[in-house]
Amino acid sequence: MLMVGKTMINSELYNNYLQALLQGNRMECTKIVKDLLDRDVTIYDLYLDLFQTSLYEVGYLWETNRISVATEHMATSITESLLSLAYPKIFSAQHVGKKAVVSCLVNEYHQIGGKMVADIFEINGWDGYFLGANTPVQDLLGIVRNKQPEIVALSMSLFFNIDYLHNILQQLESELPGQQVIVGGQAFRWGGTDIQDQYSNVKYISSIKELEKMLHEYE
Ligand code: B12
Repeated sequence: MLMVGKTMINSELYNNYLQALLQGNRMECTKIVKDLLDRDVTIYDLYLDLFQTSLYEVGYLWETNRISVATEHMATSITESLLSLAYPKIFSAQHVGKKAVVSCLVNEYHQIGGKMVADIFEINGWDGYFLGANTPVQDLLGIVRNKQPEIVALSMSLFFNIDYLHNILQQLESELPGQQVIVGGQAFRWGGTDIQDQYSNVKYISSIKELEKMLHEYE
């Protein structure tokens, strides 16, 4: 059992939610999330203590053969739809005229973390353009040329995609010199955090809370 932090999301609420999620009970999951939003839960608590914690647990249950791939897919799809319940809160910030393009790498199908990152830009008043999973490099570069964002944020969940990350960073460096890039995601648990030493405009950011701190300091 994973630990849940000391937030509005106590272990009873978390366990009820997890059970509903594993049973595919969309109505109950929606009710729990709506209630939390009505009680003004922070986006960070909702994303980290409910959505992320439960999906990590789903991953563990799947990895240890306690749930099927179908159950994992069902829980993932429910979570993706629940994210939109927080839109009114996410889009309520006053915009500050800054932009970020957020994307997953080629061969990276895990897109919920990246979507959350785009939401963190929005809640901090930035335009967060989210390109989703498995984005081809040339298409990513095309959007970056078009939007001219202050920051490009790349999400990586699988460490074996590290070569794709180097490939994209090299292309960004040669085709769009000076472009600020941040990288993050659970793949960095396996290494690669020193990537920022190899490129002049790349920074590793360890979590969405660190990202928020960075945005507060951003000039
Ligand atoms: C759902 C899921 C899938 C879905 C994804 C669908 C979708 N729409 O996203 C599908 C079915 C496609 C999938 C496929 C696979 N998966 Co999968 N999957 C998961 C699962 C259960 C949840 C992922 C998730 O959404 N997590 C919740 C989000 C919120 O967490 P997060 O991604 O870490 O993001 C947070 C932070 O990392 C951070 N962050 C993320 N990106 C960035 C970027 C920046 C810039 C910053 C600042 C922060 C940041 O912010 C987020 C919020 O805090 C995980 C379990 C897990 N531990 O996550 C396994 C997991 C990631 N998968 C795993 C595996 C092995 C696979 C497959 C290889 C399985 C297979 N044999 O086919 C394939 C690979 C496909 C591919 N090429 O990408 C393993 C990876 C193990 C490892 N050692 O790397 C995991 C950990 C499961 C496990 N326990 O074994 N998977």
